[in-house]
Amino acid sequence: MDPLDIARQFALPAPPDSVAALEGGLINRSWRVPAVDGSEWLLQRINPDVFPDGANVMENVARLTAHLGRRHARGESSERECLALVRTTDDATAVRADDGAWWRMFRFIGRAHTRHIAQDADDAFRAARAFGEFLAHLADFTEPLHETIAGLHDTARRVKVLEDASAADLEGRVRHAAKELELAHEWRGLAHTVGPLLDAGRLPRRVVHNDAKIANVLFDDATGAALCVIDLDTVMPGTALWDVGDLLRSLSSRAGEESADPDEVEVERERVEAVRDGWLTGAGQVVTGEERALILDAGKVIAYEQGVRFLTDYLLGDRYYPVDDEEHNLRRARTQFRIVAQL
Ligand code: GN1
Ligand code: MG
Repeated sequence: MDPLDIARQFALPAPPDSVAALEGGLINRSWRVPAVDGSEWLLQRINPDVFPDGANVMENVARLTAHLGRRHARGESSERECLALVRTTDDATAVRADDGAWWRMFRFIGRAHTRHIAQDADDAFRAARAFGEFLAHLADFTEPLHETIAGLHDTARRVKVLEDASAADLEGRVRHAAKELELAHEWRGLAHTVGPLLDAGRLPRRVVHNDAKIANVLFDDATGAALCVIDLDTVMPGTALWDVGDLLRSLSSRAGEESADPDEVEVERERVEAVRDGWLTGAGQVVTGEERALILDAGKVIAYEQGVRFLTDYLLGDRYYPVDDEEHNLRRARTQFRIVAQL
């Protein structure tokens, strides 16, 4: 599909002029769309292989952006701090292309950028606080949400999928991942640390982001302030610990998720504290004592789970995460496991 043709199906104030592909995000694809009147828009294609029901994703995103947008209407945030959908000329929230993929359009938030690495502890604090605030802003969200990816943080299921991939060894890669498979096995108890507490009702079920990594925060170019949290496709009920765990795994080291040399990855205590403090500052009163007590454990669980997912994809021949080379997913898995070991 031609992105410009798709862009023309949205009710923009002026016709789109061109499209420019944007980097970022492992799953969906994005384009910046300048219109002939100088305004700018953001077009996105939802990956149908990952999100089997794009209509459900869009229902969720429409409800969430409407809720968050009301904060702006009440004067509690600026326009640059809220994602806003543009409706189609048929007044729908998205366009379904002939290949079945769904496309949507957001107002473009200019003079802003995403980061893959926290430059320092302050940066980590700001990203974590943004996710804490996100949790607080959704504390009064009561509308239903679809489960857009079943069992996204079902760590035990992720481990089972890894074991199956390892047993099948379809790509002959198991022999290159012996060390990582051993660690995945040794640490499998982590799969039963957080999720079961939620299922047992010992942790509150909240509306959480579910992909709370630094790359999903928009920062202001001029001030470095975190403007808002983006990528709402996996916002679903769950435990807030998944978010703070994700923040720890993506922010606690200088190297970040895409380290070229996993053996060099070092978790820094100052960053770990910054994530904890930033998240708790943003979330305010909503976090319970039991949640607080499990923050560090959650970091281990989510880093482990993400490592298991990268390792699985490595064994399956890189079907899910895009890679630059054959070892990319293995390096990613090593990085995550190094974080588990050090947290
Ligand atoms: C994917 O698309 P992106 O980069 O925001 C993934 C997350 C992973 C993350 C790892 C739908 O997120 O679950 O934690 O990569 N999204 C999906 O960086 O699987
Ligand atoms: Mg993203």
